[in-house]
Amino acid sequence: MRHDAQDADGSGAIDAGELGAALKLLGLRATPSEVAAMLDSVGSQADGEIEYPQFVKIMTDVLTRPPVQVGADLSPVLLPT
Ligand SMILES: [Ca+2]
Repeated sequence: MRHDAQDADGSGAIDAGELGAALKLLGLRATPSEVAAMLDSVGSQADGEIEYPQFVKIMTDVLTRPPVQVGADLSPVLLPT
């Protein structure tokens, strides 16, 4: 996953909307409050944005947290419906 693919507005950081969109690409749903909690958990900046290493940490945490695991059936994400 390339950074600038997630940084939709080119700000150099990931905001809540961009994180939510990244999660959605993975077929994951998160409420705005859940997204905010994820941002807070990695120490978001005052403007609510995070740097790419923090984004990677969130994604790693999300993907290794049960029940979503590496090797899970991702066909709903990867295959057209
Ligand atoms: Ca951005």
